[in-house]
Amino acid sequence: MQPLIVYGVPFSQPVRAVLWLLILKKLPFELSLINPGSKGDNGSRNPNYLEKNPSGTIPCIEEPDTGFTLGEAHAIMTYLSRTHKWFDVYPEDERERAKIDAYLHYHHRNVREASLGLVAPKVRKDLDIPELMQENAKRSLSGALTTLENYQLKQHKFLCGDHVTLADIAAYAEIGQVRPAFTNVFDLTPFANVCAWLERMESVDGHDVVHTPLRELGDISTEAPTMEAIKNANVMALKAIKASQSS
Ligand SMILES: N[C@@H](CCC(=O)N[C@@H](CS)C(=O)NCC(=O)O)C(=O)O
Repeated sequence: MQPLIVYGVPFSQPVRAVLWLLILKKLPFELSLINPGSKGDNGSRNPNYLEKNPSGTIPCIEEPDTGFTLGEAHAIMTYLSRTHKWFDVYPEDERERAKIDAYLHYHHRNVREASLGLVAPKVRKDLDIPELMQENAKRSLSGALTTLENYQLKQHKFLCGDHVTLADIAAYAEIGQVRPAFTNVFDLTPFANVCAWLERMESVDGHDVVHTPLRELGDISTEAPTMEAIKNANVMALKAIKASQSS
């Protein structure tokens, strides 16, 4: 069986979530670089890529043996977990699974707004995200953090119970990136339960490898990174991923 192909770049939040799951579950994969938003040969808006993922976004996976392709990080993560029977991160019990699905749907216009409101304005200056949109995104994120703080993470160690699931991996890809050790673009200290959960997530296998690009880029709170620095962060991440696969 040929290894699964993952299309994307390691700096992308939803790509990171998929890569973390694959590394955690030790499933062999090959990362094929696709530039988000570009119409060029290796771009996510190139007609060849749109054949694989019509929404034109990363990540997307391809099973070389069957030709099956699938976009959308959460669809990919649930598909892989079901087909490989990764019941620790996506339990068989329908009600437990439904709670994880509920978070994965909730994520999109709430926790995912961390990227739109905080990180993208710094690393994707080309997008020229309007101020009002950034403010709305920050408001949605703050609301979501308040909910996680006062409900899910008040009751449990992780978002859907006392063990790590796909919900945690998806959520960390967004919330983790704003931590002081990474981009440092948001003050999380008012959210004590969220901070404790972020620390617990650090010990999940694969955390350090998939967060290489953020560690490399470092604090971007006062100065937006150069394109060169972002490229370098992605290159370092590719090296770390390769090294983790051969160890
Ligand atoms: N809902 C999608 C969102 C993916 C997404 O927004 N990816 C960004 C990169 S982080 C992208 O590909 N942007 C390029 C574009 O929209 O043209 C998922 O979770 O997979």
